[in-house]
Amino acid sequence: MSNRYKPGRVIKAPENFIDSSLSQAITKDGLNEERRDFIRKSFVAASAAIASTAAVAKAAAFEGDPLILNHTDYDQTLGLPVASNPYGVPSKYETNLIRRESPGLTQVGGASVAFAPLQGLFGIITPSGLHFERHHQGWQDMDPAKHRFMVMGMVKNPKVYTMDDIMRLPSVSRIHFLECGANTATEWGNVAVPTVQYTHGMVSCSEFTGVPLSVFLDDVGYDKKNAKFILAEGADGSGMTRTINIENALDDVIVAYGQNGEMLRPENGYPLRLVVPGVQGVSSVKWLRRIEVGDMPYGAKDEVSHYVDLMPNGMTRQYTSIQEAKSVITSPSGGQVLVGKGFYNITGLAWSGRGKIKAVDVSTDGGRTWRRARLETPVLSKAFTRFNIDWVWDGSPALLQSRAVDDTGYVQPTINQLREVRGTKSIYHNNAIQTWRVADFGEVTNVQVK
Ligand SMILES: Nc1nc2c(c(=O)[nH]1)N[C@H]1C(S)=C(S)[C@@H](COP(=O)(O)O)O[C@H]1N2
Ligand SMILES: [Mo]
Repeated sequence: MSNRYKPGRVIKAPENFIDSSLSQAITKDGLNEERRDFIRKSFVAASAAIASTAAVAKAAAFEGDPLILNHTDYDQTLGLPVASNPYGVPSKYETNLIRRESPGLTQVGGASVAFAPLQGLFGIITPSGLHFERHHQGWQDMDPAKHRFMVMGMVKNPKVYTMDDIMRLPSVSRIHFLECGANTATEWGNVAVPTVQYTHGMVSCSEFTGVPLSVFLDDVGYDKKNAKFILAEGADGSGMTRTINIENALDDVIVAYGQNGEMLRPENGYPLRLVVPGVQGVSSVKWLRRIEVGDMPYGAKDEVSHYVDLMPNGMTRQYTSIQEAKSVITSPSGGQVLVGKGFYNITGLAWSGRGKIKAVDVSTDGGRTWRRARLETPVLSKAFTRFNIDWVWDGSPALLQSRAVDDTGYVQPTINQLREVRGTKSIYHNNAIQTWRVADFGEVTNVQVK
């Protein structure tokens, strides 16, 4: 098996790639008396980057753990007063789990990406403070009292709404993923980055609250006969404009102000953004200030020079907006270290821009054999679906993969299948099966199976 994978070009991980809070530390029997010690040892092991797992396992023998036998500072002192954190923040022991900028990407005029730490997240909701960020010209914290939203073009009564006007309209709350079309861009040519945060961290999933766009279109009396497209425009300096076809616009597009139970975060478009479910992130225009109704695609700059796919024959695919079914194992994943043989929970995320996830299969031998994973509920349309599957690692090298199938029957392709059709020059829309290699000493790395 060792010659079936191709390590490729791996950028050396800076120290902070090894996230000590994420190391795998579950013993064969699950939660036994050794576990606490294992966890402590594995923290040490993981921070030392690649530790000798044999030594860690030996040192973990239980000899009466003082941390369970004795009193601690916590039960001998007064706790902190209620509301001393008026807006709750994560524990000081969780400071490693943050959005990160890739050291390999340059910042131009505030245009950059902060990747979500998928390796450390549970369930299907991305905490708002960890939702990935993609700005074409930085972010602004806009005054909601001064924010205006205009709907115009091929309509009977063009209107300008204040935030107060918008909050009075009928609202919906829906859970949807948002994925940048450039997510996993680094892996088109070869293996490029070491962790799932950088390979897949330009996707997140939130419960968005807002007003269906169709409510606004009806309110202004859009031209039902001739309207074919809308243009959405943001209020930031990037001049972000996107064409959306009218069927989508009338279907499930939301003019959102809420995210995970509170107002949007400034980085995600406060006080108002578009959410175009299933479509590449760029169409979900943030700081939304204008919708124009028209009868032709607008061919805006971000639709002509960006978010098009360069094909092997030199032509480009344009307006390829739907994010096809995709999945990735988030743990164990690149940069983590397994601390000894035995039981592990393999967990990951699957999503499809076309609907619901029907199944996720997991392989531990690079795609030769597959087992069906458990899908955790809820399984929602155009949202993250969490999958889990048991795995007993025998200590030999393994190649972990997940493969999603959506309810249209579409099966997530291998990287080679994708390259056969699309070549290697694309930046966008890479939904290939991801492979993580587990070495016999437990280190997990990003590889591509030949
Ligand atoms: N006004 C505006 N809207 C925008 C952008 C932007 O730079 N300006 N970036 C787009 C891109 S490319 C993506 S992938 C998503 C990212 O949304 P997020 O930052 O909330 O994750 O917002 C889109 N909407
Ligand atoms: Mo994007």
